[in-house]
Amino acid sequence: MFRTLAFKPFSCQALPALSATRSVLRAPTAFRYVSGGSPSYSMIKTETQGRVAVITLNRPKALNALCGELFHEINDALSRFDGDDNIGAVVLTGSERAFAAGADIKEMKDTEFIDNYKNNFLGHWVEQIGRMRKPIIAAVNGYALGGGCELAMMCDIIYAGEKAVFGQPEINLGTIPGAGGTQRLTRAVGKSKAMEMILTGTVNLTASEAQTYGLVSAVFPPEKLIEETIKTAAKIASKGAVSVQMAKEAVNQAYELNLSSGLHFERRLFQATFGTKDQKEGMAAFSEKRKPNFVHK
Ligand code: CO8
Repeated sequence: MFRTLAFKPFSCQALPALSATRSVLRAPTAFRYVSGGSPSYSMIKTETQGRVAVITLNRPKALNALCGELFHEINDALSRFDGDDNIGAVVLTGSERAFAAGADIKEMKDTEFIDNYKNNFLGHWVEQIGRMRKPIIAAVNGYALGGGCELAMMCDIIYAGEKAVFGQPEINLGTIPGAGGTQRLTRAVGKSKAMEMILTGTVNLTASEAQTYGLVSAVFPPEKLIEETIKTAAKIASKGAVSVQMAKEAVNQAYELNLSSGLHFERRLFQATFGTKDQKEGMAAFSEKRKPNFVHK
């Protein structure tokens, strides 16, 4: 059964009429807490199923366009789940129509370079997801455009519904991707396809094309996507949490280090797993022909 945290519908238009720059860059909202200590979010829904947490972007009228408020809520939920020993993996999803149609164009259109630079616009939005120790799986139905595509690519695994669309249309707005599109997309699909997508702003990937390129690892009928994603997240969350975190850290280093440094890093973490109870349990269980009972220590 899902445990659902309280939320109320919200639209960015309901934000106080601050100046454009202040509205995008303002300090994180102080969340209201309902009884039981759960935060009351306006633009996301959060649920847990066993050791899996599900964060659902919930700004349907704007196709989950990523505004400052929405990112503050995502970051708050991510940091809570990362610090919760009862959670082993996180699923990030949107609606059947849109995972996210990009950064909120209306919110950022009048902001100025000098403020964006001084306040590190976007930098604060994406720091938390980069800090996450636990795996995050993106379940992408519908549009994943601009910042939406970038948000999916910040996750560790991407699953897609058959009608998902991945694209980087920023060039049509007179700008460029700002949260990893030129870097992560290029690593995922290769230079030629990334250039074609980013420079034209109109060449998008269907779900099956994205799978062929290796951007997404599995495609499901839209109505099955969340269920299948949660199944994989639950499988990951059932493993020893320490080795899962170490494995994630090691795979991510493949993007940062040369091969010999990466192999060195991996070997040190491999050796470190022998200091965990879960390694003793996992190998004992194999020898005794039984299922392991991991304690995440
Ligand atoms: N920002 C603000 N509002 C949006 C956005 C957006 N990105 N996308 C859609 N909306 C709004 C529309 O304005 C519309 O609102 P309203 O009903 O008030 O007019 C509503 O959502 C529904 O949209 P449409 O009527 O346009 O729906 P369609 O089905 O006709 O079209 C599309 C769907 C194709 C997705 C279309 O809405 C579209 O092209 N959206 C913009 C896509 C885009 O250009 N995205 C890139 C934005 S720039 C960016 O992401 C920079 C990256 C920065 C990093 C972010 C950090 C992770």
